[in-house]
Amino acid sequence: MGKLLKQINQPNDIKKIPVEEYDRLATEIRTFILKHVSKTGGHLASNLGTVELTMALHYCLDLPEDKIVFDVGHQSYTHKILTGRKDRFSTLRQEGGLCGFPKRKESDCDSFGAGHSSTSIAAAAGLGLARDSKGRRETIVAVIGDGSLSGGMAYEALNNLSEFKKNKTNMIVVLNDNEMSISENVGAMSMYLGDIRSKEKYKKLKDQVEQHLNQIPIVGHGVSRTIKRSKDSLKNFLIPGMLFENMGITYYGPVNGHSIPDLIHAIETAKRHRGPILVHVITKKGKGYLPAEKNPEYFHGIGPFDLKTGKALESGGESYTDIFAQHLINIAKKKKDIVAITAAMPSGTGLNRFKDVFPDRFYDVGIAEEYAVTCAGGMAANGLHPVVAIYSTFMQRAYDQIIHDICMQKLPVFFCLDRSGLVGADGETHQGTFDISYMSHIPNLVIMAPKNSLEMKSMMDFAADYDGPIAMKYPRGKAYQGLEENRQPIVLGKSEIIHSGEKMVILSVGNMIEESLKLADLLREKGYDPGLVNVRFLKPFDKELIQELSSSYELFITVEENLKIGGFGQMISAYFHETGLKNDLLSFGIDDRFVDHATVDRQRQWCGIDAGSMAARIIERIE
Ligand SMILES: Cc1ncc(C[n+]2csc(CCOP(=O)(O)OP(=O)(O)O)c2C)c(N)n1
Repeated sequence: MGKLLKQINQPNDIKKIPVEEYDRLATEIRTFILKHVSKTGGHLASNLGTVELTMALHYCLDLPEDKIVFDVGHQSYTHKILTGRKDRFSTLRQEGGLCGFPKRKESDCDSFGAGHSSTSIAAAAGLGLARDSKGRRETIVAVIGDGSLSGGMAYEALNNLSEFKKNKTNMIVVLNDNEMSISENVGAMSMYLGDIRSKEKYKKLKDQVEQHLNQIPIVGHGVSRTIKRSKDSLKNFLIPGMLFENMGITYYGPVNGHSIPDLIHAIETAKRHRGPILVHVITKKGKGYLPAEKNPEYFHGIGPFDLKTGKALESGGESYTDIFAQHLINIAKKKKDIVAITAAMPSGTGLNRFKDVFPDRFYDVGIAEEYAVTCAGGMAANGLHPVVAIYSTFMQRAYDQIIHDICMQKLPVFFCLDRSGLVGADGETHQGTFDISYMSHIPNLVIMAPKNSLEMKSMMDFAADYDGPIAMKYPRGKAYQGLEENRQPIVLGKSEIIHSGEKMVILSVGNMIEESLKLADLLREKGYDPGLVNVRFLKPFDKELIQELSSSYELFITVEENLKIGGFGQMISAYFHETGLKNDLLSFGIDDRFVDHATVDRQRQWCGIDAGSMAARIIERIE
């Protein structure tokens, strides 16, 4: 560890180091982040880009009284290092270790938790309104990236910031503009910011022109209106940030986000300002590590990698995402009405490959899940068959849109929920463990979960032919290739019997098939012979089969990687209750809790849905 970084052990220690040494400290912090993230994995490029910005904020603010709200929070590593968590940094994203995102329970310097995007300005506004109501004066700063500024909630928040103008109190938004979301940023705001950046060189000219414009006298009615209009449009053209200014938010910038003196000057100026102010900071994603500067998308979120070459150390094998991406291309070659939509995750969902083949049938809408879903509804209502690929956790944002804009109108939209189930190191903000609960009660929606890669393809073929709303959920990571001999055709609402045993039957949902097979083995070792059913359709589920099985099996066991509340087990329980079936039922799923970061195996153990824990409970129940 560098000698300057050694001196930083608690919040505000950075102020003990002379500012002239800050460039060296920034280098030491980058080296430190690189050393650890190359071993633990994590969000590298965004963190390398925000070292100086975070240092300047910590120099200008007093934490924890003052508050920094990080958007998404994937860029908060320097903040963690500067707030007494440096010595635990090697535990990043691991069980019991530091979380990869800000967390209130981890430190009182983490003023607001995050993981999902575009929340920071709203949260900072809330902190600010509470401060004002209590008559305090702390400084509050939201740090939001240009990608996160593509999310709707950010605009809802900007639209409300004029409250601080009324209160004459401070509210700072730092816009960290690196021209990137995970992939290249999209949309009109991103173009607008690009425009401001390119006008930087005209700054001097702008000052002169503005002076001249202000000197133009306004005479006569018609002439005055024309002059005023041309003054405004000239101003709009020449003065950066007029869009924000017109919303009542003072614009300051652009500021070089790697120059500590410039950043300190900007933040001090913003602190003195009364009312909302946006400080536009330009940074480079991946700064200081050449492989990440060259390929920030690859280094956005990465597993362990070799520092020298920048190459990932683990190669995971073919994932569900890979299979989805390739098979969608195959389908789209045959079906011309198929289009694909992603909300800022072209590489994460694999749709970048679709884009390469069908650039005109691909839409990246930015971090705008709600828009993605409703827009897909519009497309479907006008003759297209949209495939909307969004991570399970981010689809939570579009709950109302799924109901109101798709299912109520029975529109043929195919939802592909990637990263469904437990996700491992990203932890509680990213768990895809709610999707069965938030979708299964929506009328008209069909929900499927494949047991393996082959079945995923068959389900996709089925969905491409299906004329109505349909969803498929599948997990992160390597696709299961086993049970390939079980290839019964997909029939709406029908399950698949994999093994007929006796006394007890396991109803396994989607990716839990591997754990269910292990469970069956463990039970066999104890002398039982459980039946095994691959549920396939969560909605409509196979009531006929349940009726049929109820006469041959005493005990039903449901296995899913979803909350128990609103999960498949509860659907079966409700069905038993409704129909008077008296069979015994044991439901395995996630209790009423959020699940912290760790490996997926450990998370399953915590939740009691690993084969060993399930077998023990079943045996306890029957013996
Ligand atoms: C609601 C939601 N959708 C998608 C994501 C996935 N995501 C994490 S960071 C990110 C890009 C953010 O870009 P930006 O704010 O510019 O920050 P940068 O990564 O460039 O530092 C995306 C899409 C998310 N966290 N939340």
